Amino acid sequence: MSTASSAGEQPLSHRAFLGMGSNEGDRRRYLADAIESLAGVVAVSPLYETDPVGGPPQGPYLNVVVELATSLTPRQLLGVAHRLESAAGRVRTERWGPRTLDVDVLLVGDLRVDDQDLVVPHPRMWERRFVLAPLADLAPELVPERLLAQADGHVTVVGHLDLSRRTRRA
Ligand code: GSY
Repeated sequence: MSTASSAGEQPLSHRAFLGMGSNEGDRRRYLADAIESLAGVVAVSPLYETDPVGGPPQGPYLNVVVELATSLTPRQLLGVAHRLESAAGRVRTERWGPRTLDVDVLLVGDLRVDDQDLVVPHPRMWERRFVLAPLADLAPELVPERLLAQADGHVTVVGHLDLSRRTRRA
């Protein structure tokens, strides 16, 4: 996939959104450390405490959505997501089980990817209130009200992450 602009000089910058969640250990710290290590952060949604959707019985999550201005491809962003999860010491044991950090590539401009290990837009995001509510805080035009109303899971705003001043929040 080419990311070169028509002028052929600068790679195209996309408006990309990452979903992040944590329900193990120091949840705020895992989220804040991950966001502070990212390049190109434009805005961070309010922090939501959310009921787990799917998987075995487990504790509540903290979730945010982060907006980036980036020329990385969706696959490069997936690599970034995996590196952030590893840095948080995430061990992949049970599918859908508790985790120190989960990072999902939700949207990358209007790019579409349909590979076995990567689908963008994220295929389950439109059913998940823990994704749609913080995404709507940053980009209401991208979230149809009907989908937000129908989405699964209870969510509550619990404030904002404590981020360094370099990283703006919504
Ligand atoms: O897909 C992200 C991991 N995850 C979450 C989450 O981040 N928040 C909530 N509330 N439920 C979840 N189930 C899974 S899997």
